[in-house]
Amino acid sequence: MTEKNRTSNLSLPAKFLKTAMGADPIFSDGTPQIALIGRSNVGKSSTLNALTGVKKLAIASATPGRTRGINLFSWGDSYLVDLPGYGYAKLPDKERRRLSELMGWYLFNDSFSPRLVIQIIDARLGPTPADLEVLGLLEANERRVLLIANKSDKIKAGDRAKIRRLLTSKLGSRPVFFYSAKTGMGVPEVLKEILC
Ligand SMILES: Nc1nc2c(ncn2[C@@H]2O[C@H](COP(=O)(O)OP(=O)(O)OP(=O)(O)O)[C@@H](O)[C@H]2O)c(=O)[nH]1
Ligand SMILES: [Mg+2]
Repeated sequence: MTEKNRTSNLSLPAKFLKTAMGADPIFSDGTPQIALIGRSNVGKSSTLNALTGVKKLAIASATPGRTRGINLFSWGDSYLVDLPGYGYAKLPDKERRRLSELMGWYLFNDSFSPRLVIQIIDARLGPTPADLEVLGLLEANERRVLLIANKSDKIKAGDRAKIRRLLTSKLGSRPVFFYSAKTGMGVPEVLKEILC
């Protein structure tokens, strides 16, 4: 990887390992897993690239519903797990159900659980009903969740306080990091939180 492709100061080696379409022995090999979840198109794959500092590690796309399997990456001594998005209305019902079941299986199966789940919401919209439903399930199952509000680069400075109030009204006192996979805003803070 060239220096040109790096956006993060943290240079843990990162590489694509495989796509899993369901159960796979790799999930139970004892390596700590950090999962990225969120609405389709919210920026999960872009976040994975920004956090690792490798621009094209995961495939990001303007077309929603791009990630259709569970993509696993090694990152230092951990795995990063890029999951398909939820809530994309334009997918055929059967495919939407399959993706939702795949995400549910990964997050809530009896054999392993991720060390951390990074739930990404859109900073401009705040959490949608689907985001809140998934968050409720994560908390009910005692998963450790880190909430990040991506695409914060699209928020005007003058709207920050209003957005913060919106987030607090829906998420209470849960911490949320303002973040942008595009500009790198919030990346150091999120990395610090992930690594501690
Ligand atoms: N302005 C801005 N655009 C972003 C940001 N993060 C992602 N995007 C754009 O949003 C679109 C979706 O990004 P992805 O990373 O592919 O989103 P995803 O959540 O992985 O999408 P699926 O795999 O389809 O669920 C792409 O066009 C990205 O360039 C951000 O922080 N700011
Ligand atoms: Mg994706």
